[in-house]
Amino acid sequence: MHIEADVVKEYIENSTQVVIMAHRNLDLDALGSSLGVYYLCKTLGKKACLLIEDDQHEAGVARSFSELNRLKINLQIKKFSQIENKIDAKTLLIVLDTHMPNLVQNELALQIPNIITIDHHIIGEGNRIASSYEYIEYEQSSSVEIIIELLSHLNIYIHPYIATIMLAGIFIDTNGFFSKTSKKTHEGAAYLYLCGATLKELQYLLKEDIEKYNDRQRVISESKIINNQFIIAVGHEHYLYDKEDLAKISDTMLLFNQVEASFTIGKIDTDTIGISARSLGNINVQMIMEQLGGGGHASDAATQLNGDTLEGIRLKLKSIINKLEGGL
Ligand SMILES: [Mn+2]
Repeated sequence: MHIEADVVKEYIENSTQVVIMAHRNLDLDALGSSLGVYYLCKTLGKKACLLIEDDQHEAGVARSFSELNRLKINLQIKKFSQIENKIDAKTLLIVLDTHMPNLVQNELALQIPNIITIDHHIIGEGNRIASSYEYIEYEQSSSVEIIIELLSHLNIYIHPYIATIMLAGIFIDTNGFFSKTSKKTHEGAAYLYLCGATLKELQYLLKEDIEKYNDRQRVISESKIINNQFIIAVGHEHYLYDKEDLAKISDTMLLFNQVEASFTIGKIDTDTIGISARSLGNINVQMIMEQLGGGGHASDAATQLNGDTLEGIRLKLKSIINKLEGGL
């Protein structure tokens, strides 16, 4: 499957203006893909804006914005209240990096009459955005990878720094080109290098707080290998993790000898505990997560549980793994 670049182009050309919106808590893939689409609209001579309600951004995104500013790359960034009365019947909304109505920057924007949704997340239960055209493909590593296919098909070369931000989006979503990476992913990266993306700038963008890194390392250092091929790490009792933190820890643990599947359990809310599961492909972690009320993909799955303790969930997971082992 691939995105129909000509269809997307036609929607843009037939619109009066384009509003570009990703999920809340903008990350580098959401920002990178948004900037790619913004550039596409500008190249096609369209009025476009990024709809961003978030006031605070994670470090990489904040750094991207200040650098774009310094480089005088002029972006139209608006809140919904600023564009509300300018929406007409031919306004086009392009939603990126999510397909869930409740995750977007502002749900009110979904009243825009024409919507294109582009995403790479697993289609879960629950509502998805009603769109005129949608392309949701789990096999693609990132939203950026999909947008590059659009840009390269239309022969559009973007600004070097935007290319770097897009490369960072792929880098984060693939855990440094380790997971979900295909020929298409590397072709996408090659295209970004052609546009002038640099690894040096990428490294600056991805710098993180030493504390955050150490927190993940502490969780990893206390992880336990069980039955020679599974590894389980448990987060700290009094610490709330982003789902991305749990995923990053599971991704890292796949690098260890013997490990075929990894699980990270951690509090993601005061009364919600999440598990992020990863596999190299020989063990189906989706089936394991389904037994705990979750889901996902064979090598990439997760769940969320309420009303239990970290230790209680660790024991449940362990017993599911033991039963599985007995059945092998
Ligand atoms: Mn993404």
